[in-house]
Amino acid sequence: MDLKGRIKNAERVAVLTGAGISAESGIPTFRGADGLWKQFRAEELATPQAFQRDPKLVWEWYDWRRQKCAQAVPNPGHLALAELERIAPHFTLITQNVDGLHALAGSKHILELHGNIWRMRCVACEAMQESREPLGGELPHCDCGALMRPDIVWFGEALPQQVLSEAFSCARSAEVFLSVGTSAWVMPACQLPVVAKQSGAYVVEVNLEKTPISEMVDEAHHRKAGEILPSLLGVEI
Ligand code: BV8
Ligand code: ZN
Repeated sequence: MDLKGRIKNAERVAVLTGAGISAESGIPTFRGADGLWKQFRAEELATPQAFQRDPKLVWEWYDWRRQKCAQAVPNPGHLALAELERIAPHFTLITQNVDGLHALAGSKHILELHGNIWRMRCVACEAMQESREPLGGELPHCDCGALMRPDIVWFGEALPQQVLSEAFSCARSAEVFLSVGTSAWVMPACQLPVVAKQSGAYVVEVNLEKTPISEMVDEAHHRKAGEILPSLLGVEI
């Protein structure tokens, strides 16, 4: 049975997305050729140590990305997944992305594994703030006087426990699992398609290039998500 048929018959569908699904919205991916910012790689800046050492540099990087995200609009890949949610009886969108584009596209049941670039939290009292304003080179501070940090999970930091366990239980119970626009490289997110496969799901990868899960999945489409997702899923956007 083809993917459209499987989706029609599925009770539970889960999707994992990564930076690749936002590439066609103009947001650079992490490990693609455009993944560099100045001469830094994400792994060097998205760490508590980098923030400790040079909060100004790390905030400059996030301010640059926030402005990229602010200019971005959802593309047909995001819209196709929002439409899929309307069809599947039980649907979960698990994203590694922090850009907020899935919500803008209309997706509802979203699990943000790595946080959200529009939220920041106080390093001292954990007070949260949400804003889409450019930082203008200023370091954001909390009313309590301490520094604010991006509310984002950095390398070496634990993912939010509640969100992570819900993501794994969705991977275990899904009949159809899609992995879209991720290099399937970063732990623990990259284990989700593997757990889905081990639990009997029909797993489909849509990613521009081969990844460590490409051999393991039932279908691998090395094409642009925005170009093929609507027809692949059989949804009108
Ligand atoms: C944890 C927030 C444990 C930042 C991110 C050695 C030393 C230290 C740590 C480790 C280590 N080895 C392993 C680890 C663990 C580490 C890890 O996995 N590291 C990797 C580099 C090996 N993981 C962690 O540290 C995690 N935490 O394990 O905690 C713990 C437990 C208890 C207590 C304390 C600690 C935390 C991981 C989260 C890190 N934060 N993001 C930010 O965004 O600013 S990860 C970062 O990578 C992004 O979130 C991103 O989403 C994620 C994954 O990348 P992708 O989304 O896949 O993006 P990428 O560019 O890689 O790929 C895009 C793909 O799209 C490409 O393949 C491309 O071909 C494709 N594409 C492009 N265009 C399109 C397309 N596909 C389709 N259509 C297109 N148009
Ligand atoms: Zn505070």
